[in-house]
Order: sequence, then C-alpha cells, then structure tokens
Amino acid sequence: MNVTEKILHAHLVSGTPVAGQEVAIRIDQTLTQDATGTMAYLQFESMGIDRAKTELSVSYVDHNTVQIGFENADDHDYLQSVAKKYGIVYSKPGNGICHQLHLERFGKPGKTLIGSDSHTPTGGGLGMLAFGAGGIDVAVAMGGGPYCIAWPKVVGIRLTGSLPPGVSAKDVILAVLRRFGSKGNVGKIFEYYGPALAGLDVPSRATIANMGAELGVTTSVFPSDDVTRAFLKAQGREADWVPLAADDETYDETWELDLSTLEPLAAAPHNPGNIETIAEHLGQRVNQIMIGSCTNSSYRDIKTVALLLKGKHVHPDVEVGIACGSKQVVRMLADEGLLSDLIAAGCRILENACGFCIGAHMSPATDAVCLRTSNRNFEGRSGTQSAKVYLVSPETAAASALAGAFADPRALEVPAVSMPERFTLDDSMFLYRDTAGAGVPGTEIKRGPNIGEVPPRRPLPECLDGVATIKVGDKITTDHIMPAGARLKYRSNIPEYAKYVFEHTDPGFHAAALANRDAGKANVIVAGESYGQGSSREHAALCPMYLGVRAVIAKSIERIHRANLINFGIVPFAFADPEDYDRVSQGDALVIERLREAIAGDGHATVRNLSNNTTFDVTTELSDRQKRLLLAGGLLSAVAQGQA
Ligand code: MIC
Ligand code: SF4
Repeated sequence: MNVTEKILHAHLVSGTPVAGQEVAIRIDQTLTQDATGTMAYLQFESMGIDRAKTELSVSYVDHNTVQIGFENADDHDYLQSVAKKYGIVYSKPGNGICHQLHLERFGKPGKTLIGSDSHTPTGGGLGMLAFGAGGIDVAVAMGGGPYCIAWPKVVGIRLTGSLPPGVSAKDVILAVLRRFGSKGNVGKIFEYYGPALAGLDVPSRATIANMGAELGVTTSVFPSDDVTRAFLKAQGREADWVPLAADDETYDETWELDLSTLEPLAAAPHNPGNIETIAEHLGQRVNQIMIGSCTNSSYRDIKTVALLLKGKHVHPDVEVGIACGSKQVVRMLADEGLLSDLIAAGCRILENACGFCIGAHMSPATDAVCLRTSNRNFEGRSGTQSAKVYLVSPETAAASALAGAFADPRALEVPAVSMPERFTLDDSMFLYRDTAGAGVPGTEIKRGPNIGEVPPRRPLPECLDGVATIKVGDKITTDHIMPAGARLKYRSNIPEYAKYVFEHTDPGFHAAALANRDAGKANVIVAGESYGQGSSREHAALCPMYLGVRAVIAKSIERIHRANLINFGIVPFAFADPEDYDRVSQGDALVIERLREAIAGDGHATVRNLSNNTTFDVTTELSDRQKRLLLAGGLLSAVAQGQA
C-alpha cells in the first residue's frame, strides 16, 4: 500500500475502498479557527454532546484578531468558554496561525485530522492525512462521528534532484500547480515520494501540502521518515514519531519533478493556478510585499528572509510587512537578534496571525502590484479590488523587497537555513490542556451580542419553484460568494453576514434573494466550472441557505463546497450537458417538479425554464447518506431526526 492507503485503511469505518465511492473514516484530531469556529461550536452545542470525543481537538484564534469593535473579542470569549467546557485545547490570539501551530505542537504521523479551514492539509507535511472540512463536519467528528470522503485516486509525485540555492518549496508547489492547474483535481490525493525528500525539511513539505488546497485535491501527504523524526525531536515530541512509507510505488497516476531544474516562479493575478516565471517580470515595479501566512511563516522561512535583509534596507518605494507563523518563530527570531535585523531593514512587523492573507488589514493601494508569500490571490482578497497580487517564495519576496521590483533571489547569496537541534518550547498560550477530552462541565458559555444562533432549516420541498437569482461564470471562489476581510467579523451572526453574499459580484443579490424567499420562491444559483473553489467557509452555503437558496446548478462544483451545500440542504446539481448553461439567464423562472423524488432516486431531474419555454437536464451523484441529509434539509435536521 502507499501512505494514503495505509492511513485510510487503518481508519476505515464503513464503505468500499473503490475510487469515487463514499467512505466514512475515523478522525483522531480536529482543529477549528475562530472565523469558522464559532458556527462550528454553535452547531456542536446544538447536538447536545457533553464533551469532545476525539484524541485531541484544538480551537485556534488567528483570523479575527484586529478587534475593531466588540465583535472579534465576543467571539474569542465564546470560543474560550466552549473550549473549557467541552475539553478542547484553546489557543489564544497571539499564539499564532492554526496550521503552523498544529504542525509544531500537535500533528502526528499516521493520524487523521479534519479542520474547519481549507489549509488543514498542511499536516500532510508530517505524514498525517489531514482534510479541510465544513465546521459542521468538524462538530460531528468532535462528537465521535466519522468523516465522509470519496475514496481517492492517489497521484504519486516523485521528487528527484535537489533545489538550487534561492529556489524553495513554494516554487515546487507552484510548479505542481503549473502542471495540474487549480481545477479538475477533485477526488485525488497527491502523495509525494522519491529521493529528493531527504533534502526537504518538514516546514518545506508543509508548504507544499498547504498549497495542495489550491489544486483542489482532497489532501496531500508525505511519508514520515528521519527528517520527520528530527523535526519532532527538535519540538520535544520524538515520542509522537512513527515511520510511514509506501511499500511500493503503486499509484493511480505518477508525475516526476526534478527539483534541480526549477527556477523562481509566481502565481500571477488572480488565481493560484496562473503560473509565470520571475524572469518574465524582472525589473517590474512592486508596491507592497507581504511575508507570512500559513504557507510560508515558519522559522526556516522568516529566518531566510531576515538573513537576506540583514545589514541592508528595503527599497524606499516598497512597503514590506512580516507576519511570523507562531509565537515560537517570533521568540526564536528575537532571541537570535534577527527580529532586530528585520526592523532595521525597514520591515513592518505584524502580529503572528492570518492578518494580511485574508484582507483583515494591510490592504494595498489602488492598482498596487503586490508580492505575497501566501496561497491565494483571488481578485479583491487583499481588500483592494484593483490590486494585482503575485504569490512568490520568501526568497523572491526578500530579493524584491531590496530591489523594489521583481528580482531573482539567485542573484543573491541565499543562506541555507537548517533546522535547529531544539526549537524554543513555550506552550503557555495553549489553555485547558490539562482538561482536554474531559472538559469542565459546569462552565458558563459567554455569549456576547455578536454570538448569533444557528438559523433554522426546512426539509426539501416536493417541487422546486424557483428563480435563477444569479448567474456567474467559471472559478467562482467562496471569497466571491461570501467575502471575508472587512466583513469577517460577522461570521457569528448569520442574518448580518448574509447581507454581503455576492457583495462584489452582484450587490443586488441579497435584496432579490430575500424578496424571492418571502414570496415563497426558491433561489437558484447558476454557475460555470469549479464553483466554490478556495476557502472551506461553510458560510458560503449557510448564508445562501438563510436567504432561501435551495439549489446550485453548475458545470462543476469543488469538493469542500459541495459537501457544505449538502450539509445545509442545498442541492448541488450539475448540468447534464454543460452547453445548457447558455440557455439560462439571470432572473429566469425555473421549475423542477418532483424534486424530492429525484433526490431520493438517481439524482436526475429535468428543469423547466418557464421564461424561455425550454427544458434541460441536471444530475447530482449522491451517497445514501447525502440523500438523507438533503431530504431532511441538512445535516443538523438529519441529526435531530436520527437520519444522519
Ligand atoms: C482562507 O484562507 O480563505 C480562510 C479564511 O482561512 C478560509 C477559512 C475561512 O473562510 O474562515 C479557509 O481557507 O478555509
Ligand atoms: Fe489564515 Fe491565510 Fe492560512 Fe487562511 S490561508 S488559514 S487566512 S494564513
């Protein structure tokens, strides 16, 4: 077996291991972050379970830490009290970014992890099978329930050669994205192997696994070897190490990449799959450079930047911000004097949190050209609609910071940063480790005014009497559906947050959807390829559900978002013939007679477009479990009815 199969078989609860078939797997660990966590825990509370039943569950606060107004702080108080009550470890704001922290302090080879964040696969760098999921799936796993995925096709990525100086893990994953693109990889797990792994430290592996999310794969995984062991040992966790390797190199598909041939790359605006070389841009002026995010904020990454900038100064016309991934990284850089070098070089030192990556602050100027070491450059995600964001390695970011323009780090002497013998260990910002798993039952849950309720859901109607309330194109991300940035603080308040659904795509959507809902009509979203790319935020299904959306009809829908739609009782239909997309216009009246019958049956239905008097067919492939969820009106209703 390969590594993926070994971990899956060891955790298989039910289902047949045949590619594409839904299986249920046991989950050892869960993580949440605050922006998806409040809703996850509200749903967990509503399930009436007394404590987290996993081996370990951690609630991180890293997204909403800017605290303008009371909303973020209300969320933190709520999350802290829930963690205490239910036996969940709580990571305080300021401790760091969930994926970096989980890698440092909790991840274990061979274990399964789900997290209410699409970059949870970062744990694959340690040999875990780690999945991004909706908050409600995490709630179910905390209650001891399994997690359902389609049994994957495993793609083996054989890495050979070694990285030239100045070229790093970010360039590796950008090369993988160049080969495989950011759509069309649904249902696959990418497993890395080959001789080059001996030269790739755990943070580098984690960078590659992290940005597997941008490929749209189910997850990515590395073996657990001596490199893994050394990392865990340096984290004081050698006891957590187990060896894990593929018995043979049998994969559904393979691809070989010789690292020696790589050059510095960038993902150009506005998609992580849009790969260009730095050479194509050399000398082009840059206005802003942001270094950090869960992709590239490790000790290795920030130290490399600090050594490149040491004794020099960033270009006067460029703004440079640095956000370390964790308290451990900040402390080590401080103790080694490197923080001082970064400050002296003219960098703005930012909080060790998601911050700029999600547009929570540091939005660039109008039309700015930005280089960022993060993983997503969707239009407007930086907070500035007209900004052009390029995703690059820390080395390219540092070289360009000095030049004030795109620069090739290979022209500089790039230091090789090796892993320390011992990382600085300081777990003081993790609370409730002593009560993890048991909890403190009498704890009062703090619910400030920002903490809303889980909206009610209704069973699927017999017949869909609807309107194509919006028609969108290809690669619509969950950032388009449910913007973050300035709106992120409403995550715990669905009626408020729902006002911003499709805010930048169609500002009239909210009013139109509410009017339809109140007139007894179902809202239908019509979309092109890869609908729902990107973030795992279940709000991109939950808020549309609140506004009365009952179906999405798309050319294709991405994995996590499709699961979220089903969890909230929205039918994810695909056009049987993609050309029928052209036969629907925004505002058309659409009817599906016998909708329930179609869902209970083979998922085929005929849509009558009353506005142009045509019909077209739609389909949806559903497991029996998914049928039950949709018919009940979503996962929570199904749980309440004993149907989950
Ligand atoms: C993201 O990077 O888009 C986020 C913000 O971390 C999301 C989660 C969210 O929307 O809260 C993700 O990746 O799932
Ligand atoms: Fe945070 Fe950005 Fe990572 Fe999402 S991608 S978890 S916003 S750092």
